[in-house]
Amino acid sequence: MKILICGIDGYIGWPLSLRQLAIGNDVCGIDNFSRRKNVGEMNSHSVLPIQSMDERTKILKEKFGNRFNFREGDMLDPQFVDNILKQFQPDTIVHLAEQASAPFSMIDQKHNIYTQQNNVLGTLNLVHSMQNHIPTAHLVKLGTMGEYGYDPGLEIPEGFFEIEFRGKKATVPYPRLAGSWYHWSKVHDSNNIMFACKLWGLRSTDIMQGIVYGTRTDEIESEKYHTRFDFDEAFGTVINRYCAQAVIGHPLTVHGTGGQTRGFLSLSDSIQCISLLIKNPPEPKEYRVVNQFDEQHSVFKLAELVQDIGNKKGFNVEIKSKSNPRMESEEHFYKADHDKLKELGFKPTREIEKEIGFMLDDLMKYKERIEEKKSAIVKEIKWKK
Ligand code: USQ
Repeated sequence: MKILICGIDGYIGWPLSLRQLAIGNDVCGIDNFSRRKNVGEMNSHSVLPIQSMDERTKILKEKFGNRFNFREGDMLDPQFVDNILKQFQPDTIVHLAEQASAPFSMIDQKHNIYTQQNNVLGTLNLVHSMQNHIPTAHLVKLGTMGEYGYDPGLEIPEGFFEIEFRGKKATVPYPRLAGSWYHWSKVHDSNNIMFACKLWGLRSTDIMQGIVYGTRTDEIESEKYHTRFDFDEAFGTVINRYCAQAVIGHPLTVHGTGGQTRGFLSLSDSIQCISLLIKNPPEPKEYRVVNQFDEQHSVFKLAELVQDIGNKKGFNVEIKSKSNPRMESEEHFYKADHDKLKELGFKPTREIEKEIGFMLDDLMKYKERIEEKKSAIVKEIKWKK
């Protein structure tokens, strides 16, 4: 198969391309390097040193020849997107080229507008180009579990549910109650893609993914294959941040009581899931929604887990709750379905405890890189000023 990976330079895009090439698919990657730039704006960098895209391209060309190609460009440029689709004619497009941080989108008006433009308009360019040039291809779009909100008061199905209202039944999209400008941008994407499928008969899988953590996948065999690993307040996700904090003796930054419950998935299993979705496309004209996570945990429980594993390794890990900078429920009912991927063959391969151990080992080697950008751990980005 020919796979176009939009956002190939990111945390998931890079290891996904390694996996797709390893299983024999052709890969074309595109990126505008905004993640590197935006993390730089937080005065931070990836803890694991990553190669430049030129270097990455060289490595993959040496190993896979013309089965790999890269083009620098922006999803907001319709001509660029059109040309790629026309020339490469992918069977599947994996769209990861979005601004992925909730806190970044909450900094101010400029950061919110940037997030909405980048995410919503980039996706619209893509679906228009698909309609014009490759209407039967499969769009795999990365959304987020956060689109549903975390306190809807009901169990969460995979995208749609049946309701009865005034004596009539209907299957409708489950309400979206997002909690940040970033998460709303993903809701807008979902609505636009659902409509594009209905209007033009495109087919798409919209992935409601939980929080991803980890440093390793099977293909990351040595340093030159590292994927990025962020720990700053905007781009570091909670487990990754805790592990980086533990390594330098910074108290783990639990927001509020830490009762916030979320779905989590290792990086390695995220790559497994996306690869399964590529291999098993939905029917023509179908808009398919999958919930992609493995286990549910509260963020306080995770802090205790990192503390326990860290202390066994000889670190002295302290947990220090800080007043919650976000607007979110700290105690809430949370139960979300996640069956469709299992039906496609998803088998979790990573245990969270083991993975945290690997992360601490991997990060320890670059302790000084965390120390160097320590001030990026707490930036005081608040939901309400
Ligand atoms: N949290 C802490 N301490 C920290 C960082 C976060 O207690 O130092 C808490 C937050 O308050 C929140 C939870 O941990 O309750 C998750 O925060 P996060 O920053 O790990 O994740 P989030 O902002 O939800 O966003 C991340 C990714 C995003 C993806 C999303 C999946 O950045 O791209 O869409 O996870 S989900 O959370 O399921 O919506």
